[in-house]
Amino acid sequence: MTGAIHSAPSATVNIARSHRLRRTPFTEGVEAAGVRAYTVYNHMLLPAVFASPQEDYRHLKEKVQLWDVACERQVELRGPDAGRLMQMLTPRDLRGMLPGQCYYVPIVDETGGMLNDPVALKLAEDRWWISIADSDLLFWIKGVAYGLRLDVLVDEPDVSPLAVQGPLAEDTVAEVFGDRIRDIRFFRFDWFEFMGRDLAIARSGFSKQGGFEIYVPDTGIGMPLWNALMEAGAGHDIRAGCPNGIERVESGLLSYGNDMSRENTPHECGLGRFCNTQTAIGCIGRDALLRVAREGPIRQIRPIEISGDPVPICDHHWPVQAKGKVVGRVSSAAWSPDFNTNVSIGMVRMTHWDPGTDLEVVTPDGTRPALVCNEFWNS
Ligand code: THG
Repeated sequence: MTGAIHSAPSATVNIARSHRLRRTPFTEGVEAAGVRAYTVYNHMLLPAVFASPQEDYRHLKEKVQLWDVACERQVELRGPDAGRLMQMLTPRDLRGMLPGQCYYVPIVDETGGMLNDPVALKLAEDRWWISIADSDLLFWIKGVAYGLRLDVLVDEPDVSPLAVQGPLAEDTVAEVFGDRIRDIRFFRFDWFEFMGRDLAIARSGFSKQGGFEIYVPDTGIGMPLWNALMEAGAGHDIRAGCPNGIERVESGLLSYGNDMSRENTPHECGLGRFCNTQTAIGCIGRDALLRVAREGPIRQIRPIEISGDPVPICDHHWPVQAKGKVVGRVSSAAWSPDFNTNVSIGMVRMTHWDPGTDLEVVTPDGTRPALVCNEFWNS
């Protein structure tokens, strides 16, 4: 019974549209390009499939794609206490961060539980954007700012990221914004003009194929920019695309709400390298995180290879077992054409997390042999 539910095709049902499920500045372009499935992220449409997951994957790894990732909403902090508030929100030490830099920052609650894993952009000492993953982080931040009577404005501006991803992304973006784009280093941004507006463009994005994210500061210039990039990329076979589940798992990029939640600490998520809890003075959850950092986590995210035929969509956690006993779960999985195996992201207890450990994964199609791997496949 449950097996039948879980193996039912999931992209055949339409998504009912309303004001609550927000469109984006680029939805018109996405629909003209023939989007086949959407998901919902931050109460907004996020394209999920264009040709097919496999064709989208191949094209992303060889060419260039335009991604409507407007759903990566910005929480803007503006005012004299913006920097102080930003440091309260994350255990990553921000003291060395300069305007023009992006930092991947775990955000935790008072227990050290993950609330979000955004990219923070420092625009100026008193102005930050937090480019959030899928949770209502705005409310947490407003609560902290109000509770402490901080001198800072917290809101969601009309700023929508548009990603250009793939090996031919740089040539494409350079055609619209000039060769200065080539000087932007990884996780840095600079300012460029389009239709009389200043746009922040960063070398970043939710793939490991290289590329840029353009922070579009006004819904009105969304489609003109979409069209300009489509024209510039025509010679490179540019297509509309979207974050691709196969490529992301191969690359070990985590998805908040899928691979982690409030139940997990950053250390369990393998994000300890983005925590400097000792020196991040004033951060919420500091005492809890100092304890887990000292003792170490007892379960952690691991890349897991699952043998056999291509696995079905992973839309619930699959138990991970050793000799019939549950020792973890798989949260994302996909058949990788390039690695000729099923790649997955799991959370495994310390007794079974060493690379080379044999496990079993209970997929909807039956229990499969699996193996803890050393590192994500192409990272
Ligand atoms: N770009 C922007 N906003 C975002 C995302 C993004 N918000 C939602 C979501 N993605 C946040 N999650 C991530 C997860 C991973 C990365 C970025 C955002 C990422 N990680 C690299 C890695 O792990 O190798 C680099 C991290 C580093 O070295 O600092 O890029 O994609 N605007």
